[in-house]
Amino acid sequence: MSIFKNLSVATAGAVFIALGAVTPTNAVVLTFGDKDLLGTGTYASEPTAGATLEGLSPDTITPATSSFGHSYPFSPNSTDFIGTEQIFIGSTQTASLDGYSEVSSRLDGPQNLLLNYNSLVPVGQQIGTLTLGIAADDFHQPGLNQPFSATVNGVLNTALTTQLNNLDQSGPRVQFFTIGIEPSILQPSNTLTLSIDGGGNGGDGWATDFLTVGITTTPVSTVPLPDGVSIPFEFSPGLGILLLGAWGAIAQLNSQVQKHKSSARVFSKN
Ligand SMILES: [Ca+2]
Ligand SMILES: [Ca+2]
Repeated sequence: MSIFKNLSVATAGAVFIALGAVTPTNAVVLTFGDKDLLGTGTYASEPTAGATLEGLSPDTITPATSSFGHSYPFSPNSTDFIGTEQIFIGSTQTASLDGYSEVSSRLDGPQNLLLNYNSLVPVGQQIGTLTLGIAADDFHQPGLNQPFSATVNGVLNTALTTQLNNLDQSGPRVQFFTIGIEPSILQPSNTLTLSIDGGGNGGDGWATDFLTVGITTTPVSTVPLPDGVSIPFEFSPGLGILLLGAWGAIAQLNSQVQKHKSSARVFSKN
């Protein structure tokens, strides 16, 4: 008897979950690195203006309204976010096609950037969308014909690769843009690894001034258990229907058991 009672309580919780609505409740943005034109000066205006910093669907790209030229060379100091304000060239450089590819402080690609956005994800919330922003500097594939490639969490990102290869920055110039990242490739640790490399002869140098990560989150629903313990799970309509079906089947089975017990008592009296 007790097992049927406990299951009934658990599935009553499932009814609540099935009727509940999950909507975006939070949107926040982190900036990695400083906005200082690769350490050479100050932006004449906000470099991210015109770009959407959070809420983009996967592979959607929005560019900032303005780009900003600056002087070079430059190199990072101890306070710069690792991977920013550093000139990179392709991992297999066999030629020099621009000024960056001749700077002595240049490093071989790939450029790896580790972005920890764990502080953006409150307890009880899960990520709905992640929008990555890149202050890209001196990419010049249309003129120099050395294609770039980019991965996010180890997965080749075709949309981001295409965007980098479409940038036509014929000199030291920052163009900020944002791109929506597919949620299924995000890591439970809430860290994102961006890796950029230059192909061909590796002779088109590049850099990054700063990056942004913007997320939207939704609440994580919970299922109450009979003993007061709850377990978190991700709500989905399919799961709700499944739990409702299970609740109905258990209720019907419980009813049949009660009928058999009543019949047994009547039979024993006779
Ligand atoms: Ca910077
Ligand atoms: Ca370049």
